[in-house]
Amino acid sequence: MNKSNLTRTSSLILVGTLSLLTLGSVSAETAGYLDETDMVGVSFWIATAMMLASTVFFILERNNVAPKWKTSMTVAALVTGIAWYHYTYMREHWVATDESPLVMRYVDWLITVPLQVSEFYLILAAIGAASAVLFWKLFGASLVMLVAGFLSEADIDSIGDGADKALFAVGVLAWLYIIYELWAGEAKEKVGDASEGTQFAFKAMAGILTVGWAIYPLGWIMGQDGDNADALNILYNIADVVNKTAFGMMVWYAATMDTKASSSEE
Ligand SMILES: *C/C=C(C)/C=C/C=C(C)/C=C/C1=C(C)CCCC1(C)C
Repeated sequence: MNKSNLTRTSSLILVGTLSLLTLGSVSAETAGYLDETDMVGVSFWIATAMMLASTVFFILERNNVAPKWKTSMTVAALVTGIAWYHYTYMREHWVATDESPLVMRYVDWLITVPLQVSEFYLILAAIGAASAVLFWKLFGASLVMLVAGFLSEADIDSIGDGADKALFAVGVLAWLYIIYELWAGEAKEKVGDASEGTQFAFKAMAGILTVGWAIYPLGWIMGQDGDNADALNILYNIADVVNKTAFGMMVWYAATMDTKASSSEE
């Protein structure tokens, strides 16, 4: 595809995304109005806007990076785009019920977390060092983390309080395993001789999975204190913006850096 075709394709994707906004199911007219003092509600609105803006940005910037980075940019846009779609529902749910949109939250994570994990695969693939085994390890561990987390948060009568904490611990262990794989596993050697852009991307993304992801278990713990849905949702919303928008920005920054470096070599 030449450049003008590419621009046309991304314009089409963009128009399609924006026209989704006009659908009743994703517009904010049904459930009532946001209360001015509802800070959790405000954080839902801010996160929704950030997700949409990031999606548009990643789709447009995809035109400016070298071909080997394009799939990574597409995946970054998918992650924020899918989250935007779910946030339009979650904010309505919050305003209408004052309760955590638990199921939609986990539906979103179940789709977007594996997509983010696949970014590591794509980045390694771009330097010819793709590892399917690493992908499956990260994918499997993130599923264990999310399923354990969901069961610990869902009000399932047969699961008591003690079991909730045990499930939480399982989730934390799965997350720690992911951190171990990224910093000390086989990925480390492979990235060693990659370009500066790739090394930066890998470290920044692994850093986000270490520090940014820590906000989620923190939100879970804060939420325990007297069933505090406010603290839980504010922290989860902040975490989603950090881990989806900032994560995508790292991919974009590395892609731009790498594209510039390789075009000045020629
Ligand atoms: C875009 C959404 C993302 C990146 C969601 C990430 C979610 C987590 C890292 C959740 C972590 C949890 C634990 C580490 C322990 C169990 C409770 C969870 C599921 C909140």
